[in-house]
Amino acid sequence: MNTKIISLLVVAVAASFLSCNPTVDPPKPCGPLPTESQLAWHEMQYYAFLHFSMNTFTDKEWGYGDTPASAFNPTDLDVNQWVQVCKDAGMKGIIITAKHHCGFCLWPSKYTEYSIKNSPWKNGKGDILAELSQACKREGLKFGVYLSPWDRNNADYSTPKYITYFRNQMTELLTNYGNIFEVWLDGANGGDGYYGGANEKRSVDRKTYYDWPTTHKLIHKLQPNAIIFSDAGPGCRWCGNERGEGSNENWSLLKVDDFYPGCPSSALLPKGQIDGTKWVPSEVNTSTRPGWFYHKNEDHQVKSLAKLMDIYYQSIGRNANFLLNFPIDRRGRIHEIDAKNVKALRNEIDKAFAQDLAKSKEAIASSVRGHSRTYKAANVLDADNATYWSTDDKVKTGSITITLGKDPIPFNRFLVREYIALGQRVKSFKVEALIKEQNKSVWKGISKQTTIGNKRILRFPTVKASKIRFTVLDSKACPLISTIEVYNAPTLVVTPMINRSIENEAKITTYDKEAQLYYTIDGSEPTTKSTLYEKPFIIEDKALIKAVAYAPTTNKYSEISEEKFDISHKLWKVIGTDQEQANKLIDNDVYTSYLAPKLKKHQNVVIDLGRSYTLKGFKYLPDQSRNISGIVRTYSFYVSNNNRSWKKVSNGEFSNIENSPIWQTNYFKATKGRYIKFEALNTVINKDKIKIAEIDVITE
Ligand code: FUL
Repeated sequence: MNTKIISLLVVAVAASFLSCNPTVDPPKPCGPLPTESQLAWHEMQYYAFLHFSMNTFTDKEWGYGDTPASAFNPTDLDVNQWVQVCKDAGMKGIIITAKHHCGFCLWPSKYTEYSIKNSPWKNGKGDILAELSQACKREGLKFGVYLSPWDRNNADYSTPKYITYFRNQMTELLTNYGNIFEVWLDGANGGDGYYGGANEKRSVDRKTYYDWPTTHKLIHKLQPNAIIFSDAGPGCRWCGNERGEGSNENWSLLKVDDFYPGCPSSALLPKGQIDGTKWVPSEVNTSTRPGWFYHKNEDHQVKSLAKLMDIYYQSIGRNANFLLNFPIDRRGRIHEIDAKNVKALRNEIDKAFAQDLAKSKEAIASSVRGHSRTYKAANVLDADNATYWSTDDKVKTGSITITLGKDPIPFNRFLVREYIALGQRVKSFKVEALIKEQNKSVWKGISKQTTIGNKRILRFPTVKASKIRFTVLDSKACPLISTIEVYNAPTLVVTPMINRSIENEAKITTYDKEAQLYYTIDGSEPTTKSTLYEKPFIIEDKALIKAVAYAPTTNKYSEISEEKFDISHKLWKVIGTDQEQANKLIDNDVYTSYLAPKLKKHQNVVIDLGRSYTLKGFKYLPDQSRNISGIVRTYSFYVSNNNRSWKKVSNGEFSNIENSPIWQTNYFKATKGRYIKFEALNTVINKDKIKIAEIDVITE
């Protein structure tokens, strides 16, 4: 019997077994379950964060709380533009920083003078929360608020009086602005602040000071459907980083009693906990730019389409919701570049998921719950999330084979969803494709993964196959799979990366192997008429390299990337450490880090630049790995001619550096010297050995 006849027989036998057996019990819930509001929240998937406050006008990430309200003065504020950009991007809602750590309120709170009512904007008569909530309602977007628990302006902060103030403000926000879908409670608290003129450091016990259970009750009394975000939920939880990386393994469950906003256990947040006691799904939050607030000097660092697409797969594709921040600029608008890039993301998502190649195709399961049609394999292909395939209670593994067509077809994306209303179950699964190899059909493994949850999307190099097989390898209880979709997403021509080694060798790379690379070193925009990149080339001195990727098959260009290199590092010598460690500090490779050999009171690095230069600034990139160990918070920077007498040219604090460990650039008065010293006065984790990815200089 040939394989075709066998499979026809299998279909016939399997079909004859299925009945409308009414006696088959539905699967029992497994573990903690989502509430109705959480289920609605899961369906939202993608929405916007807006960071707008006094920081926008002071160029800071964390305002101290002492800038007068009169400094808040947007020149061309237009909430309709914000809403339009978010709608065009395909987002389902907006969460705004009603009050950030500086304490300045975007609504005329009756409990403080530190708000827009004392700003020149609309002569103090405006209310951004009112305008935005109404615009959202008009355009069908949901509306949410961020109210910072830490308040660096309020004189009562750290006393019980402040908690009343905080709850009064929460009440204003949740009473006067219609339905609120999410309340965002930040765990950040740096200690020092203005505090009504006290200018001091105030420490609170983050676990007990805020008495969170009482505030949660208040929120739910005023807005029963609001999802409360924090490190500990209870509505949804932080994904553990601000880079836009959801975890591959991701349980929507958490032992909530072990967590609180700003708790030190954030290392456990990315994965959640398989044995969690409550349903607290993950939310991935990141900004379109390195900072959360608008800084003009980041206009060229807006996340590219390729990066945003990557984040989409790493958030929504990994059982998380995606909260993408727009820093509102000083005009009071979402910057044109950010708007353009998110629109491009929307188009790319639409193209990638345009045609489900598995829709209404034939699906056969290894077994079906009670042989009942209610739980048949075809439920996963019916575009209805309320129907699902399942097995008998004791069966915790099983597979579904989908016939995509008679002939092999190309595809590179696999999407799968669990019916989460009855709990998250799958612990591991794999996907295989039936491909032709030397005239024989063989099953080839595509991917093996752990969790699924609300939605999982896998990316892999294009395969051509006639069938695809999805297998649950392990599950907490019988699996409930509601959806399987298969796509062939078009190739994305992504922005190339440019690097220069210590040996001055410039390299240009891109993810897409089919793409051609072109570059310029004269500042002009690269096109196919520019130099074709074939191998690394030497750039001895200061240089500006611009590069572009090009796909000949579709005649498409990527976005242009550019890197500005200052003086060569070839002659540089890091003093007082071994060669291997030294290289990591100056190798232009952001993924390698110098680790201080010893823990000293004044930890520093000294670099001999090889000859004297006129220096006018320095750049510091903290360690780029996942944890915050070794990140410098306060520093001094010195220049010397002889490595003996030093001149302090700069000192200060890197704000929010633990959450946003990006390149820090500081300018100082032009100073001649051959030696530089970067001194760490303190680190984000107290008494920690410094760990630095890169130090660089800016010369005249
Ligand atoms: C962090 C804050 O400290 C940042 O300023 C920003 O608001 C981000 C969303 O959360 O913890």
